[in-house]
Amino acid sequence: MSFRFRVACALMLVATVVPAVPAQAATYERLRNGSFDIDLAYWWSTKNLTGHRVNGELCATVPAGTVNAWDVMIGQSDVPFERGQPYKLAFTARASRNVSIRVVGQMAVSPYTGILSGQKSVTTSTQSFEITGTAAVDEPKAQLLFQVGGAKEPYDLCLDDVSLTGGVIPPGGRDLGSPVRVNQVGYLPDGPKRATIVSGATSPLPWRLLDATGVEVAAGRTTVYGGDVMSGDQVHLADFSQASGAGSGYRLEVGGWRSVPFDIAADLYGRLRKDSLAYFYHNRSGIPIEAAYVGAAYARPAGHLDVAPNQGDGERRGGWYDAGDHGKYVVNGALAAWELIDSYEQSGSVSLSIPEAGGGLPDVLDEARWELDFLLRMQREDGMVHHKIHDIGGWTGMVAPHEDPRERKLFDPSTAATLNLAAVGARCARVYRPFDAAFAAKCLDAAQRAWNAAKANPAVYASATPVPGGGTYADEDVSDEFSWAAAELYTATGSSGYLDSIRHTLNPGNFYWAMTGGLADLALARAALVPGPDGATKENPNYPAARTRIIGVADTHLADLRRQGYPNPDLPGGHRYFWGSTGGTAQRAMVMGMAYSLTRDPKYRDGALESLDYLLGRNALNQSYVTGYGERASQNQHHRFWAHQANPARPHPAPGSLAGGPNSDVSDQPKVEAEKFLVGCAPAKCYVDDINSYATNEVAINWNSALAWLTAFADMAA
Ligand code: 9MR
Repeated sequence: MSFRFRVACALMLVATVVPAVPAQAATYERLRNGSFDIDLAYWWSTKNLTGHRVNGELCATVPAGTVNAWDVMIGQSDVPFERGQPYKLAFTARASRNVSIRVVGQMAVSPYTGILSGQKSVTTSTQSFEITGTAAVDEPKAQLLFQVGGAKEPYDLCLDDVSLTGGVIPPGGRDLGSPVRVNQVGYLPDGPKRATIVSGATSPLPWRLLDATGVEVAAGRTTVYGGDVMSGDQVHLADFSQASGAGSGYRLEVGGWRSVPFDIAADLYGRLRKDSLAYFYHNRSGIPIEAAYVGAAYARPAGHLDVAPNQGDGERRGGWYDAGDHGKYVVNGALAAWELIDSYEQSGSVSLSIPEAGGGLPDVLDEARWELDFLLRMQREDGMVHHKIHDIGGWTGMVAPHEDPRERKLFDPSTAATLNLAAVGARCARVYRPFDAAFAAKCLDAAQRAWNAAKANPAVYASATPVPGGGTYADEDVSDEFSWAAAELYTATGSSGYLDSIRHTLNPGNFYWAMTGGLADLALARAALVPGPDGATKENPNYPAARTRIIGVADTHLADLRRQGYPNPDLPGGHRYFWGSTGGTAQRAMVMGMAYSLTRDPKYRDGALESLDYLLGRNALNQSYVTGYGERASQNQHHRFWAHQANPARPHPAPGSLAGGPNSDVSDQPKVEAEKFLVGCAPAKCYVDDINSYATNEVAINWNSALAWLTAFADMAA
């Protein structure tokens, strides 16, 4: 329940700003065959009555001698109703004498709760009738019934043009668009080009690749994959990797269905690489976000600089906001900064639209430094590092950072936060040294003081009890943080004293903010040589084994990816996705990218690129999880400032923002209209692009940093 205050505020806002009933583009017909044009299919009746099709109407003789209205019925089953939605039932009727009939929509099973009902007087001439009402329950399999029992004398009844309209869920469920699922951004000319097609067909289907003018440029046959475990879909796979040529507006056609349009281009990931990094400037705290860098729609004043109504962050100003909220958490900030620095080591930099651009540092390192400076400010004199700073007294509503009126609390230090600074500080020392020796020395000093403080205070844990207004980021096993920090400090200093503390290796569980042991291997694998005596270098004895382990884990990720109809290196045990599953996908793809640079074996590059396919639309929801990228992209992520869905005056998330994605535990979620999509969902479908669904649709620095790493890799691998 840690988010209920945030929820309450979000809900209040929605109630006042957006209409309760979503704008409806279409009027959906909920009955089948209400015109009786060909036959009486889908309509049934009680045994004491037989319907006949007479001149395009449904006519029947209603028997006498029954007691209750429901003793004689004509009806249709599997009629869906959605809670809170208005409905209109219309029909025409006439009878051989004046009668009164009852028409109801109700649950098909006990307690047969009524949803819509009316009593209508039918005469000998044909008349039109209407019954309207709002459904009080969600019932996808209700019945629509003409209850005509209780007559003293038999009579003839004729019905026609029976129609029930209302609801917002398209017939058949949510509108997932074409069953042909592709990377909606596109494919690299020399990369894998694969698609997944939802189809229960048991033999291969022909596919055609069409260019922008509709001309066929390649063709082949699918392979039948069968059931996909995470989605429950029956799927086929299509491989058009051999297609040559480049351009935009391609579509893949299978069985009469066409995919959304996509590009085949060598510079496919150049823009996304920059946008996924721009995410960090957008989410900076303590500095105005200027139109000159992001455009007027995204500009906003500085947040949390002690300017009213902010109760600002004082000496702990700066850094990035963690996610949709205004909290700043060291254990997650350090990981995100680390991923940007590691991306620099892997793929180099790229020019960014930020105030520091063009200075002495590569732009990617400038952006990471914004967070490093904040992390350094979170360190106490004694070397320990404060765990976090965030609002208290409740989650804020959808207010921009500079409008946040709540009290901010600086929380006590934790061993985990201290070791996060030790790790990223050491990485900073090694990577920034050639550009800014003074800053590198400051990082190293902070890292070493943090390490010593953590050794002296090895079990100071952040409370796991939620404080409304921020996340806990609690973690009571810091042996993995010790490993990561020790490995980083070893590669930065060559000091063998750290080696004993490296007890964790990369394993198929990969890594995330609470499980950082695998990062020890990722650190060791970046440095074949470490500082030796007298300014010389020496061999890093752990280097070969770390690389071997990375390749081994990449093999597991690749095998998991190949085991799925919508290839994804994340195949969680128990088949349940956790919070931020897209970030987990991207982080596993990072490991495959590293394995590619270690081996040059194209299978790892394929795995990393196919992971991007998953994130950008080749998935069970036909959903690109990245704003602005792909025809069906997320645009309503949970974010205080990018809150367009709740407040039209605000912008959508900036392009390049990764939604957290499918999450199997949505219990800590508001009961919102959109939540119906999450009830009983297959794991890969537990996602909804709604601002209130923070459990599936938040953004966060640690997910976007993994996306930035991966897109930089893909850009360089082109
Ligand atoms: O990413 C975090 C995830 O691993 C946790 O399971 C979840 C619940 O505690 O919290 C996530 O982090 C959120 C944080 O607590 C508050 N800011 C938003 C973060 C992303 O949703």
